Amino acid sequence: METIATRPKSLTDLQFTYCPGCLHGVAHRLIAEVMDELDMRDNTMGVAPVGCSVFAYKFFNCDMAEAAHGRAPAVATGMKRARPSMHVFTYQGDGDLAAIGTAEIIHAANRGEKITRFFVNNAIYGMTGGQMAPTSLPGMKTSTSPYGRDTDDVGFPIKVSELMSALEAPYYIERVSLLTPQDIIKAKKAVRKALLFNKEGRGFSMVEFLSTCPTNWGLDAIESLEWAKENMLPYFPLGVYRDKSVEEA
Ligand SMILES: Cc1ncc(C[n+]2csc(CCOP(=O)(O)OP(=O)(O)O)c2C)c(N)n1
Ligand code: SF4
Repeated sequence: METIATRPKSLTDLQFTYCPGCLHGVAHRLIAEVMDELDMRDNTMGVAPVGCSVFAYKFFNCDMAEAAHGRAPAVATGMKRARPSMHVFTYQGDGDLAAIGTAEIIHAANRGEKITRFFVNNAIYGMTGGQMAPTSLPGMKTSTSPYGRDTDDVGFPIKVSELMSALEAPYYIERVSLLTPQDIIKAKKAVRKALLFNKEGRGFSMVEFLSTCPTNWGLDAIESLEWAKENMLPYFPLGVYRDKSVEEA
């Protein structure tokens, strides 16, 4: 029988620990497939976050480090500056990147660190029990906003890709979704561009994945996809927010 899919070499054999229907595993797989395709595994270092994807350092089969909550961009900066020939990526959730780690990500982007950021936006703190994140939607019920996010009280959800693209230095920024098979195919193209630009030493790149947290949203896997399509896509438009390779062409 013809083999049409195998586990990427850039993933270890460990079984993911994510909840059923969680899309962290899909994001991991896309990154690993592209690392294989670009033959980057032997000279890539990743930084795992604090959050549900904390064990990314066990799942990716390349050199990995674990950073304190929100500090992945700072750790990655040090790694890249100490070993400029290595390709460095970070993987962070929205609590990690857009709350406690806001300063680190903005300054790393502003310095144009030649690193790739993978940002998984599921609009909630997953690991700690579904608290409101900076990306939780207006009116969204979470364990710390049981009556819904009140924007008069806590402000509006932060649009990270738009915020980063206001800076001069970033080379490539795109927001993609993992909500349909077609979107996953498009997301892989974005991952490929981000890692290729990294391999070519071009500059700061970031892919924001719109994702789900069925467990803390209180939905099943299918319902969570529908909820994200109805509620996240209008607020977080998909698209390329910066691509200097187009400007250079
Ligand atoms: C300094 C510090 N503060 C708070 C925490 C608790 N904490 C662990 S994970 C997390 C939020 C993770 O949410 P997110 O980054 O959105 O990732 P997800 O779990 O949704 O993938 C928090 C607040 C911690 N581990 N360290
Ligand atoms: S709590 Fe949410 S983000 Fe975390 S593994 Fe489960 S579904 Fe995924």
